[in-house]
Amino acid sequence: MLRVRCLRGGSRGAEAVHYIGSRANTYEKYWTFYQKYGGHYFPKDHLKKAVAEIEEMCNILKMEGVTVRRPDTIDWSLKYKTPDFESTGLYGAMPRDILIVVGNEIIEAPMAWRARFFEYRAYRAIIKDYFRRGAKWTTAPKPTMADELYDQDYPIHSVEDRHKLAAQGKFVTTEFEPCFDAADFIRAGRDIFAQRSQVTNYMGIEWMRKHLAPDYRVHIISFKDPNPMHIDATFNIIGPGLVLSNPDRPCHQIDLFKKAGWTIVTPPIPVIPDDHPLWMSSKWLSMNVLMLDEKRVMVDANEVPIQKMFEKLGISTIKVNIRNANSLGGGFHCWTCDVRRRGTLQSYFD
Ligand code: DAV
Repeated sequence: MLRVRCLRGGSRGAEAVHYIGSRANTYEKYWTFYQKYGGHYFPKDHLKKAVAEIEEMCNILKMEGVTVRRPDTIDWSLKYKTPDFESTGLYGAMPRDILIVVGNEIIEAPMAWRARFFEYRAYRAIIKDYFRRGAKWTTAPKPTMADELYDQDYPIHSVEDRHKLAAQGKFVTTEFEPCFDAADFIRAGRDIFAQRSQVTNYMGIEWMRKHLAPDYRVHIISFKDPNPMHIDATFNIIGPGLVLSNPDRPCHQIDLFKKAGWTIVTPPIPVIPDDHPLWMSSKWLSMNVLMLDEKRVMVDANEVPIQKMFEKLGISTIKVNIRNANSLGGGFHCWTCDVRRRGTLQSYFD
């Protein structure tokens, strides 16, 4: 891993938050927010601050030598209708959720939320350009997102019941058809680790496993987490054999990593204040960092404890403030998607 070339999420243009499908992935204290803003724009003032922060993040990435490309601006408020459902869009803010690059191949994830069905459209101009210049381009099978994909009886009101179901590998999405978000997969050379989550089902992981075999091995790992959605604030790989493992969500298969000689690092408790809105995530966005290479990390300017942790590991910190952008559900890892990195393909998990 040397240089990183990123797609940065663009929050320009219309942004709408959608209610359907969100309750299983968010925290009860925000449900009234969804009732008020569902189908409407995120609060305008807040969004403006988030856009300015992401602009600044983008400038800093460029100063660090990263090539930054931005998705297209799309009007996400447009209503669409398929034979199976009707919806409006969400945003094109989190390229990590929809794109994963494996070797020279860009894979578009099918997604699982109806509000995200057409999200790929924001990235097509960039993907076509990479395709023309030699990249492989794959779109995973698009789900119908019919009612059968969602467990209508999923216990959104009971964390205990959700814990019980999570232990059985059951979440709000069913196994009706494959679905996944790219952010439920994390890469480590020839090995890719995936979690069954609210938005990624076993069939989706199986599609990736078959698609990438035999060059890459896809392993399913799981965590003590009643609400999994995206692996990168739970288990974030930050270097060869080096992983940040969320202490609130221990990994059930951690011994496999220890046996492979990995160093498991426990990140400190996030310092984000309780009254700061996080509409679509937990506070653990603090560990949702972006490694520019093995020795440079982009980390939140306010998160002093994790900065100290990185410095102790010999990793220099590039401190950037994206607190308002965090409210939309992502940290630096979510807000970016690295397309090209220098380095060689290796195995770190034998
Ligand atoms: O709190 O684990 C992380 C990332 C969502 N895109 C969480 C959510």
